[in-house]
Amino acid sequence: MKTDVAIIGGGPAGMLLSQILDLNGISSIVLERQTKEYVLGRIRAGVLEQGTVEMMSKAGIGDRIEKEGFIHESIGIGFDDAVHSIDVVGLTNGSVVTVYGQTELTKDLYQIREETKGVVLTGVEDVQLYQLTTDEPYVTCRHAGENLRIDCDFIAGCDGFHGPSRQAIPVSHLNEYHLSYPYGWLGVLSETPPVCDEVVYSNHERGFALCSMRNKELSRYYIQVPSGDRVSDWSDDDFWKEFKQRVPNVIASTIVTGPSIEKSIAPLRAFVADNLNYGRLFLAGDAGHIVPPTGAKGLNLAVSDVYYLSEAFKSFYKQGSEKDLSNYSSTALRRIWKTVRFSLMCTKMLHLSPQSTPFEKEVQKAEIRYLLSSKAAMTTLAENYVGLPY
Ligand code: FAS
Ligand code: PHB
Repeated sequence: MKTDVAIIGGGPAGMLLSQILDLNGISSIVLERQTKEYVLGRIRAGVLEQGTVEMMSKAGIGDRIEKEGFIHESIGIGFDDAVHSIDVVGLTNGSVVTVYGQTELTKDLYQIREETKGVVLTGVEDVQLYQLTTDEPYVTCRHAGENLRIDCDFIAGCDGFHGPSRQAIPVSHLNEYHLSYPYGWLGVLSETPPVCDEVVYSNHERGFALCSMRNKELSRYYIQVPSGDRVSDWSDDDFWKEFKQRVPNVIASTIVTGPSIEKSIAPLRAFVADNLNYGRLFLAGDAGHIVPPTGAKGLNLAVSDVYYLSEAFKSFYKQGSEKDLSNYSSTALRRIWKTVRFSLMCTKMLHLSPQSTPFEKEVQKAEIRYLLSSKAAMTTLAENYVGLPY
């Protein structure tokens, strides 16, 4: 098989890249390890930056987001038994975020690739990358019992943190930066009406909690749990009891609880691969970086990577220029590190770690009190939350 760009990974990054390339006359083949049903069953991100919504509209899947997404003009900070609303739209002169589940967004991407006859191979096994430092790279894999070889001009590694793409880069060409937190987020999806009409991040001495939603009948809640906790350690009743202790009473006294239809624990960590490019291989999305979900950035960063990479492929195929491809890694990394900074700042400000000293706890309270009392501090948070410019 031959294509312009072989894309490894059929998550949001890979599918969005494939669609944008197709709209610009650049062919691609997507190789996805899981079944489509498995990919579309994942419950992950929920908050889309303005730039992400614009990219989805460019990709031709903006309609459902516009119809079913929730525009949020503020975010709430739960602190000292009160919800403090930060006027995001006012502080950023009109920017907002949209609440629309990554699950729905991925469904839309699979649907439009089917409608546009995109080549998306699911259930693919044993993907291997070859000849990356030549101008004739290729990928091999097994699909439906057949051994395939895909000859291409470029390979886009959109295969997430555990995929084979980053592993194909020699360690001599890769600086990896890691940070792990001693806690994760236990998330619950429940078919209950959201308790508030904004996303609320709650700081509490028992630990962090988050109120979010997917639609008017589907709520998404999280609590910080120690690393090593397993989902089986937490019954629904235990979750709701702990959640109610960590949010302001105005939420605890009005929340409608219900059985979890999904319950999972995501570890909190940060990771950046400094070099997202090796020869004809380019990394995008979680293959190149991981951010703690506190700033709602993982999915949004994958989208900005796809913006930079698709623009670079367009300038190669339309003007024959390799300049943007050569600059892709440094350009994308500049925005990635700024977003990592923001996500780590939010995580530190809102979570208490077992190692937090009494001194650090007082500083954390002062941090939140300063944020809530300073227009400058709230503006900084708001402009990062809606998404830094591409
Ligand atoms: P993805 O991991 O989504 O997709 C990579 C794809 O590559 C997968 O479909 C995988 O099956 C495939 N793949 C892997 N190895 C392969 C191989 N060998 N061959 C072929 N295919 C292969 N972000 C937020 O903003 N907010 C959140 O609340 C949030 N919660 C999260 C919860 C969890 C449990 C996880 C894991 C992530 C969460 N994220 C969140 C981050 C998440 O949304 C990612 O940023 C987003 O999925 C990134 O998209 P991709 O880069 O496409 O990676
Ligand atoms: C979610 O709705 O899943 C969500 C919202 C905000 C975050 C992380 C996750 O920061």
